[in-house]
Amino acid sequence: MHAWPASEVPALPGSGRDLRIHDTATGGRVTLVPGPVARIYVCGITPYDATHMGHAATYNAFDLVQRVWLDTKRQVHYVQNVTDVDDPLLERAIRDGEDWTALAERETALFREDMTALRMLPPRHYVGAVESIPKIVPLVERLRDAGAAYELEGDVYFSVASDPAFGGVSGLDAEAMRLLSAERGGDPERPGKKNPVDPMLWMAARPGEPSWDGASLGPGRPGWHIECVAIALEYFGMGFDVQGGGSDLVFPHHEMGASHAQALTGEHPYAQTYVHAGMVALNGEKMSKSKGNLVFISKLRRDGVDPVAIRLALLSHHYRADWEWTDAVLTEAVERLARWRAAVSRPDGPSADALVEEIRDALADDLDAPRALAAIDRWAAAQAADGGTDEGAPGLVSRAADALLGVAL
Ligand code: 5CA
Ligand code: ZN
Repeated sequence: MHAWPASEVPALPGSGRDLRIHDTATGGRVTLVPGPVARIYVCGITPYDATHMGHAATYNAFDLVQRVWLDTKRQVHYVQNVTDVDDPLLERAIRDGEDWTALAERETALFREDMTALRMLPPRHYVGAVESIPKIVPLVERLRDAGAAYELEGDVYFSVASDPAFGGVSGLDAEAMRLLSAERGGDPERPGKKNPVDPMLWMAARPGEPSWDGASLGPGRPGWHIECVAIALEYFGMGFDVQGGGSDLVFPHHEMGASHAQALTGEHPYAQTYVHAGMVALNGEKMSKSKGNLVFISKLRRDGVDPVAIRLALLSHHYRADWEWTDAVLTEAVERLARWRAAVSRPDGPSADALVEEIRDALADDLDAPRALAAIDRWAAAQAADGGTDEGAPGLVSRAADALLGVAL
C-alpha cells in the first residue's frame, strides 16, 4: 500500500533532547535512547468509516514522538498497518450493501488525505492486512507446530499459556482481561477454549465471507493481533523502540501481539516501550465508529476549518489525557492560530532562542504539547505587547512550530 506525501521538517539550530515517555508495561517513565534509526510501529485504522478526532489525536501523539527523534538528528523508521479485513469492516459493508474492498479503499484514501492535511509524517511502510496474509500464514503454522496454538472446529487459537511473559504489557488480572476481551473483539464465552481470553490466529472460512489460502491451516482469514505482529516482525524484528496506539489497544491487542511474537521467537521484549494515547470523547462517551458519535476530520475540512487549527486543537491536550471534543476546543484553537500567525508575520520580534529550548524541553518531558503551546503563547503575547528587534525571531518561531509540532504558520 502507498502512504501519503511527507511535509518537509525544517532543521533547527542547536540540538534536540532524548524523549522521556510513559511506558505502559512498566507503568513509569523511561528515557528512549534509540539507535541512529528509531523504529516505531503505530496501529493503523480499520477503514470502515472516516478518520475521526480520536484517531487524529492518537496519530498526533506518535507524530510528536517522531519529530522529537528527528530533532536529535536520528532517522525514523515508521511502520503503520491498515486492518483492511476484519469483522467490523465486513459487517459495515453488508449493512450498506457495499463491496467490502471498495469500502476499505475509499476510507483508506480519505485517511491519507486527512493525514496529509494535518501534516502527519507518513510511515515508511504502510501495510495492509490482506497483502500480509502470505506472511501471516507461516507464523500461525509455526505457533501451532510449537504447541503455542490449538485448533477448535477448524479455527486456530493462540494459547496465552505459551508465553511466560503474558500479562506484562497491561498488568491486568484474569477477570479484567476477560471483560475487555469480550468488549474488544474476543470470544471468551466460546466453549472449548483453553483460556477464555485466548485470541484467534486464523479463522476458518465462513460462508459468504472472504477467505484466503491458508496452506495447512485451510482457507480462512487472519486474526487481528497476528496481523500487526507479522508486519512488525517483517520490518523490524524483535525489540523495536515503540509500539504505539490508543489506550483501547493495551488489552487485548498489544498484550496479545507481544505474546504472539514472544512465543514465536523465544525472545523478549517485542517492543522496548509501549506508548498509549488517551481517548477522545464526544457527549460524554468515547468517540467510536461503533457508537457513531464522531467528529470527522474530513467534514471539518469541507466546512472550511483550517487543518492547522485542528492540529492545534489536538496539541492543546496532553496525549495521555482522556478528553472531550467540544466546539469551544476548536474556537480556542482558531483564535490561537490567528494570534500566532499575526505574531510571526512581523519583520522582527522578541528573541526566540529560549523559546525553542522551552518547546524542546516540554516535548521531551512525556510529550507535554500543552506546555509547548503555552510557551509560544507567551512569545506571541510579548510580540503583540512590545514587539522586539530580533530579525530572525519570527522565522525561527515558524520553523520551530513546524518542525516540532507540525504546525505550519
Ligand atoms: N486497526 C486497529 C488497530 S491494528 C484499530 O484499532 N483501528 S481503529 O480504526 O479502531 O483505531 C485506529 C487508532 O485510533 C488506534 O490506535 C486506536 O487506539 C485509536 N482510536 C480509536 N478511537 C479513539 C478515540 N476515541 N480516541 C483516541 N484514539 C482512538
Ligand atoms: Zn494493531
